[in-house]
Amino acid sequence: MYNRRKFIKLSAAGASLAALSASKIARAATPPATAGFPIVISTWDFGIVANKEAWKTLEKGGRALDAVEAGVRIPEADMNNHTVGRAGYPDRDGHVTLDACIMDEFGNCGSVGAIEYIAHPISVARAVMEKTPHVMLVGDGATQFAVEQGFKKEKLLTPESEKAWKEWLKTAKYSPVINIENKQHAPGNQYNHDTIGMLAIDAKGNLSGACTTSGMAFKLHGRVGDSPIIGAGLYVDNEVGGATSTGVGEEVIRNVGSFLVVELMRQGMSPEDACKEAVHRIIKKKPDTAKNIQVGFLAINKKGEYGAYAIQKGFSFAVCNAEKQDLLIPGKSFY
Ligand code: SD4
Repeated sequence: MYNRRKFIKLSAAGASLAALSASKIARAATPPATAGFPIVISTWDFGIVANKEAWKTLEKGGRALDAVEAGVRIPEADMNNHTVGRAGYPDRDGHVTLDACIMDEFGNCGSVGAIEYIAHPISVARAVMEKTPHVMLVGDGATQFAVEQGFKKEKLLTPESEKAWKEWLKTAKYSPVINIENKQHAPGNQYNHDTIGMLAIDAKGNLSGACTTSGMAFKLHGRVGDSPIIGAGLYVDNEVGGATSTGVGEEVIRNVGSFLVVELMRQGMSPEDACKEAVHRIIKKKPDTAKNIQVGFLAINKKGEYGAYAIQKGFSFAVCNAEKQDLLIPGKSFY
């Protein structure tokens, strides 16, 4: 599907807008304006196919929670995606450990951290939310719970991931570059970037969100990023809106990023301004670190207005509603 990509130049801002399904894109407005609902938005260009799946639920009047779970399961299952789900790159010891969380309109949430052997951590996160009194399960306990719930236990390390890991072991340099696409993009690997965070508002106006990742490639065994941390990688407040993040999770956790974005929207900021302020906090605290890392936030408010902002160029997100499908808009960036 990537060969259908078209780039459309936007005059005034000089920004570019990468889009699929060009017939539907002609009417697209930028910067993002009120979109209404139902609507689903998600991080990166793999969000396009994920949104499509989520839309199947939303267009039938289904619940946002069901939409986001179904949506992010697409990249989780994608064998070409080495940053989310079953084909994710392993940690430095060769274990594929996955992080995910989900949150609904009632403030219910569930999460798994560093879960192994389970291809769909988002569905385990939902089971934690719905079937336990807890919010988060990690490591062996999360896998054990998943198996008890009937999830298939399987080896996730693919031959391709194993090859990449063995290559990395030759130098074992622990300096992951996250989603600075220009540096990271490898020919033939269209999916060589990061976490999927998805936010949806259903026909009833209710919000839910999901976030799932294999985290930093070749990370320390046991490392958990922001993606399964409620408030960091994802936060939803049905009165206000939702936010999700991608990039170096440690900086997002340090600033409780997604919660911050939602609280800023509560104070009246637009989604884009709220994302921008959260990025600025990260930069202000660690200007030297921030120069070399990527963090991006994506947010939506209760009205269906959406926006994004990232430290580095290259961050994009996908939007899908009744008017525009498969729209991919570059997020604005500090650098
Ligand atoms: C993490 N935030 O594990 C994730 C990785 C990611 O873009 O989103 N990369 O830190």
